[in-house]
Amino acid sequence: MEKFEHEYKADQIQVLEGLEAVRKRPGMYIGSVSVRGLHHLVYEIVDNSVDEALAGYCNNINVTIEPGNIISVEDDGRGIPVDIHPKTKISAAETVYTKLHAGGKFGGDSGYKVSGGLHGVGASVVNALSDWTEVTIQRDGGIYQMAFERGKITKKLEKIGNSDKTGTKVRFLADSSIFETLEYEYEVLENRFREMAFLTKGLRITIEDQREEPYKKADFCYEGGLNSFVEYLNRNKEKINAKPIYIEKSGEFPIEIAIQYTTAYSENLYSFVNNINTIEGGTHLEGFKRSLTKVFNDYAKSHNILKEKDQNLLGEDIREGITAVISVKVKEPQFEGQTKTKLGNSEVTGTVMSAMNEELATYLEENPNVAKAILEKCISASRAREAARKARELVRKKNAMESSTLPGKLADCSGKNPEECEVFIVEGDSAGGSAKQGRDRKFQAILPLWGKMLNVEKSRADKIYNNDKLQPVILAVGAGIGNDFDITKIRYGKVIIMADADVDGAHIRTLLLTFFFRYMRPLVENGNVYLAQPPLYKLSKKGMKDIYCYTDDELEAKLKEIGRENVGIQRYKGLGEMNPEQLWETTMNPETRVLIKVNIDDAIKADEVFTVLMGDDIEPRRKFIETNAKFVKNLDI
Ligand code: 28G
Repeated sequence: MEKFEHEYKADQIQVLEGLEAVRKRPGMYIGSVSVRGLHHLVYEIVDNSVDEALAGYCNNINVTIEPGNIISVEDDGRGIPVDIHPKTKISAAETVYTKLHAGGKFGGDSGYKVSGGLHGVGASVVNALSDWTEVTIQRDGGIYQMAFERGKITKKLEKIGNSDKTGTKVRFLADSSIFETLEYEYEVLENRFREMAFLTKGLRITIEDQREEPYKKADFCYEGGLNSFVEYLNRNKEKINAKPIYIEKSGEFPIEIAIQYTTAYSENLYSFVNNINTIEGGTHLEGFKRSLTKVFNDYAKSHNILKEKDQNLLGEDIREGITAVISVKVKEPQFEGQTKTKLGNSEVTGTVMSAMNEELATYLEENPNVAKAILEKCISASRAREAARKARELVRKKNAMESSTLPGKLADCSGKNPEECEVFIVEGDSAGGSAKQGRDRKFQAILPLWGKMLNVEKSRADKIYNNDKLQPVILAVGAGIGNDFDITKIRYGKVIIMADADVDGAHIRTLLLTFFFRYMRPLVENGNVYLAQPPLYKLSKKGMKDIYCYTDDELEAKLKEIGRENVGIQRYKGLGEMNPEQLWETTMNPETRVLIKVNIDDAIKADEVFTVLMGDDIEPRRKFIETNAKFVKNLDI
């Protein structure tokens, strides 16, 4: 008996040491202690409920952000087992919350719990990083509860009532001594839960933000699964196939795919492994692409849409205008790549291919009109690609003849180290002139923009290369575009868009951001794109240094500070109104300027912004701006 006591205690100590390690190096377990890591805590807990749903026992998950940034998650699963395990002497419930990686490497009954990588570190990590955690379980006819503070148990699991329901409820307050902020972003959580609901057909996830009245809330449940997902992604686009092509197989592992073509030119592929967004793709996406290319080429040849002598269509031709989501569940996923979001399991490619080959071929045979419409688009894409290649070659030749690859209007800097150099892309000749005079030519280059505006949302690569407004940008950045884009070739570490703070300026910013997003995406992802922030007002008063204000709020604050009497207020209507010295001091001098880094890590959201803001339909655009005012403002569009 005594021996058992002793062993039990030793066990407990080890457990505490485990969670102590989490508190010492939280970044190792949740990536960071920024707002991102904070959101991660919620995902960890909700993932457990989703696992219970995948196992077939949970239909509803309710997430609440309570006042004071307390998170509450409740599911109607079986409830974590509460009986005392004969070996460990503690309940499964306590184990889950105190032991690192509880439930085994691929634990849970669904068998598809994620090991390692971004998610799947488990509830104990959330417990360790929370000021307090409270777990309430309904099962076996009772209500059970336990509580923790900073990972240490403060209230052993005990029965506190009777119930004929089952489920698990977890409430926690993240530890403010660990996280930079406790302020959850409702929209971020909402987007993730919408995505999770799409990925788990039939599962209902609700979220409510009770921190401020009126409460925000959303309710997601999609019987259509990935079908609903692509319909959602394409909701503002013109469709080629009205209903998505849908493939679902549960052979060696579950595979779900939905495909819908639009009249747009972009390629929008989203892939998931065990509900994790594999941003870098991997073997499952490879299988999808290969099958798509093969099946469409085979169909085109066998139906004489392509002649025997014709060259095969390339994958990129066949993916023009596609929106597709592919989701697989893999038992032992190997995550690779820079951000560990690339699936490495080589066996997955073949399985996805064979699942898709047959079903897609059957679909095309049964829907010849859709097949024809898609293939017509693919063929014109391949023609456009050919035209783009020629245009590119022409540009290259022309540049070779001019013995310089730089556009004529570029005022380059003398420095050659890209890391230290920056280029200002400036709309308008007069502002360009001031910028040229005001800059520090050692490391600052100026590229004035001129020429006709081109809406890149509606243009193919050949037009982009030939566009007199964008061609100089491509040449100045020096790294190509699209598939040719090579970030190691960029000539400037900072590409800074400098435009007026008015409607025209907003338009040029949107155009350039769309262009960078679509054609130089790594530049955006790598954080090389910036927005300059010119001041809106200048305050001058006798005997006082001029004060520049960048927002209306700042103007009000400053006026309060210095008083309104005898103050001259100049409102800048455009960059052109500033002389070179002023432009340098307010907008270009690294010591005093304010730059906004353009950061698009949510491709889905960004695609929506660009599509809606640049698309044809006025109504969705108006609605979007109305409901996403904050987001649009943040993106500075
Ligand atoms: C509300 C917030 C988060 C959960 C369950 C249900 C079970 C479970 C969770 O078991 C221990 C290890 C492997 C079986 C499993 C219940 C089987 C039978 C469960 C949650 C025991 C974990 N009955 N629901 N864990 N397994 N919901 N929601 O955490 O062997 S976690």
